[in-house]
Amino acid sequence: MFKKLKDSIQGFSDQVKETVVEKEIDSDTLDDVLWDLELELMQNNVAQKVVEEIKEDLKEELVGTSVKRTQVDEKIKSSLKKSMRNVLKAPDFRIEDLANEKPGLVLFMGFNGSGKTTSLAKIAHSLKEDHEILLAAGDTYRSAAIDQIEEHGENLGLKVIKHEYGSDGAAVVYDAKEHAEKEGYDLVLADTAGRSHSDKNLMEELDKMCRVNDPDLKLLVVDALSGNDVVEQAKKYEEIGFDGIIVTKVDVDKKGGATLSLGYLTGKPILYLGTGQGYEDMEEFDPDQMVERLLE
Ligand SMILES: Nc1nc2c(ncn2[C@@H]2O[C@H](COP(=O)(O)OP(=O)(O)O)[C@@H](O)[C@H]2O)c(=O)[nH]1
Ligand SMILES: [Mg+2]
Repeated sequence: MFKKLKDSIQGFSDQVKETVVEKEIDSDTLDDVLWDLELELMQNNVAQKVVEEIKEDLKEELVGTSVKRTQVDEKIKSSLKKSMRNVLKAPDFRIEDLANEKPGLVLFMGFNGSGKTTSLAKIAHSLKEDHEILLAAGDTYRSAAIDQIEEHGENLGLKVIKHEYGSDGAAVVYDAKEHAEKEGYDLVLADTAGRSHSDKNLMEELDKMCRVNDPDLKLLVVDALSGNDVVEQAKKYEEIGFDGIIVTKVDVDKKGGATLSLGYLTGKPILYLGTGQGYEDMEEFDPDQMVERLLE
């Protein structure tokens, strides 16, 4: 999945081997190779700030240490691993925990096409054995959005609360929450629009959605293929605030840097990675595993 990044790390390591036989690594030697690594990281969609952080960390770790030729690979890898691990935040909560709220309300936010509805359905699929799940068709804007979530409801055997197209998404979610309270559901998973109803701005609508419904968890869904743009997207949603991130389409993203950048720049944990279009194609995010993947 992260082949390009792996190649560049190998190149970095080879260069250190060329310049260092068995002496202390000095700052100048390292600067040359760090430059290459920096370029590669940036070409792999790692944001500038994160590249700087990794570089500084790596310098601190390596300058002044003496490494035997045979141990260069290992040393570089372990240092880089440590630096990358430092920029990733581990999730400190699980969606299941919200079931105790009876009903817990989870909002899925993100721009059109980012994978909100698909991710919502995947999570519903993974939780439905142990919990009573209700779906809310809160995206009343996009044509076919309601049909899409209804189809997931049918496939998964889950009830969907919906209104008409063009109606107020906040009211749909409000209804769903009431219905869930009355009928004893554990969790409401609510879709939201990724575009605005022409007259208002999207963030205002989402703000209303949140004020009316007081969600227990707000998840931002971003598409790894957007590259560095995901950071811009996340910044826009900081206006509303969110508690965690889902990164989708990592199965088609050959770079992987966006995921590395997001956690660090938003300070919010990545909870899941979307790895395909099927219901099973979602992984709980594990920072250690992520770093292993980048460097294996
Ligand atoms: N390959 C791949 N495709 C995905 C993933 N998540 C969503 N998609 C696809 O991306 C497209 C947009 O997803 P959708 O859930 O409708 O996005 P929404 O507009 O945010 O609700 C659909 O064709 C999905 O099947 C993923 O993790 N991997
Ligand atoms: Mg959708």
